[in-house]
Amino acid sequence: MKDKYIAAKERWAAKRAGRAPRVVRSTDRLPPGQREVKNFPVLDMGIQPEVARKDWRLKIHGLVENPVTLDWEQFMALDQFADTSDFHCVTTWSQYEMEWGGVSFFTLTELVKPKDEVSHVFYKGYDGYSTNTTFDAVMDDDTLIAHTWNAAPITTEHGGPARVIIPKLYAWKGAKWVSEIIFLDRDILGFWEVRGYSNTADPWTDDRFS
Ligand SMILES: Nc1nc2c(c(=O)[nH]1)N[C@H]1C(S)=C(S)[C@@H](COP(=O)(O)O)O[C@H]1N2
Ligand SMILES: [Mo]
Repeated sequence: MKDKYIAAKERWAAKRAGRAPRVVRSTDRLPPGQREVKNFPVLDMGIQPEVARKDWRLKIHGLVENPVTLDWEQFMALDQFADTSDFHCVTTWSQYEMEWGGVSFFTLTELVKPKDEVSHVFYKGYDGYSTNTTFDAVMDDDTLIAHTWNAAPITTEHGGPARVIIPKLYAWKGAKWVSEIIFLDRDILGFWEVRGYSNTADPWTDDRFS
C-alpha cells in the first residue's frame, strides 16, 4: 500500500481512538470565493428520490476482490465512524462544523478490497446523478458514507438514507442518495464533470470549472 494511504489510515485510527484533535486550517479555512453560511441549502436536479431503508441497497463493485451489495442492516452493522468537517459548495457557500456519522471509506475498502490497478472511483445516486473522483482523493481520514448529520438521520432533501461526504473537494463530488460505488482503472466523468465543472474540484485553488 502507498505510504500516503498508510499515513491517512494512521490519522483515521487516531481519530477513532479519540487521540487526534481536529486539524482546522487557521489562515485559509474559508477557500477563495466562498462565504460562510449558517443554513444548509439544498442542491439537486429537481428530483429528491424517497428511498425507504427497507428498499435501500448500496452496490460496491468494479475492480475489487469482493464486490458487495449491502442492505441497510448490513450497512449499519459495519464499523461506525463520526467526523466533523467543513462543507464547500461550488455555488460559493461553505458551512463549518458539519457533524457526519456513517461508514468510513476505509471500512468500505477493507470490505471490498480494491485491486492494485484501481485509480478512480465512480459514484451513482438514486436520482440518476453521478460523479467521479480519483482513488487517492477518497483514501483519506475524513471521507465517509454518511447516514446522520448533526446527530439526526440525513433528511431526504439532503441525500438520505445515505450520501457520500468528501470534505476536501467541492460538495458536488459527494453523491446524495448514493446507490453505487464503482472502482475503476480509468476516469469516467460524472454528471457535472461532463457539463464543464472541474474534474479535480479543489476548493483551495478555486478550481470550479474546466
Ligand atoms: N445524487 C445527487 N447528489 C448530489 C447532487 C445531486 O443533484 N444529486 N448535487 C450535488 C451538489 S451540486 C451539491 S452542492 C451537494 C449539495 O448537497 P445539499 O443539497 O445537501 O446541500 O450535493 C451533491 N450531490
Ligand atoms: Mo453544488
